[in-house]
Amino acid sequence: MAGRRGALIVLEGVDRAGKSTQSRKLVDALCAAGHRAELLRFPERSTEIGKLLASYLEKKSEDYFETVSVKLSSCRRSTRTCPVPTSRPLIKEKLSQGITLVVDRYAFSGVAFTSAKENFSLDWCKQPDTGLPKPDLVVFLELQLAEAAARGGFGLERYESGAFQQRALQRFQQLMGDVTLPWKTVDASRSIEDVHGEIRALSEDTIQAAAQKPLGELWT
Ligand code: Z5A
Ligand code: MG
Repeated sequence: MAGRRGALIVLEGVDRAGKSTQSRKLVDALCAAGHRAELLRFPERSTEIGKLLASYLEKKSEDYFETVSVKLSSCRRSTRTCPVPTSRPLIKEKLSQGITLVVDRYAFSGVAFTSAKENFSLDWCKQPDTGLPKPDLVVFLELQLAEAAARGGFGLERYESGAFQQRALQRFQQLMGDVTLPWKTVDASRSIEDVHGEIRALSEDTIQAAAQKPLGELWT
């Protein structure tokens, strides 16, 4: 139907919960079902800012974390400050064209991981992302940290220690306490197909509902 906007669907969760796997599968399934859907991911490690963060995460640089973190947030905000195709104007434009966006990590990861570091409050970390397009659905893939750690490649990057992951999880839980946001917790310990089935059903409902309502702003 003309004029229907797309939905903004975000996947979050602890590390190795399957966000990237599920985001890709969801976009494929939605497109196969006749929806217009595209994938975005934060951080996109191939961009300039993404490379900075990757180098920090991979322990190749000790660049000031705040700089990287704020720059990542600015990528979500504006094309003027950063030539990354995942900015606020682009998100709004795509949604208004009727394209559903599936986003592999969003502002919530930025806040959870930055505020899990010492001396960063949750509220301070939320500020740069305040006013971004508000998701219509935020799926939180829930998985025991021990189970997540047993999945491929865990432990190589800076944040992939048990204690840090535990603090990031606590921050996610604080963010999930905000009932003005459409959080849905999904048990990510099941098979890839079972998890996909649940996310897909939630997404189909979300796409129908989003078409009837205006896009909101995050944390305002
Ligand atoms: N970060 C930040 O600091 N500031 C920000 O603003 C943002 C992020 C947005 C890297 O992110 C870091 O960036 C992250 C937060 C920080 N910190 N840490 N740590 P990333 O997105 O680049 O991370 P990644 O390399 O993609 O890993 P991931 O996201 O943690 O993994 P995942 O996407 O959730 O999982 P996956 O890649 O889909 O699957 C992992 C493995 O598990 C793989 O072998 C799969 O085949 C397997 N898998 C997936 N699902 C299943 C099921 N259901 N059963 C069994 N095995 C499964
Ligand atoms: Mg991923």
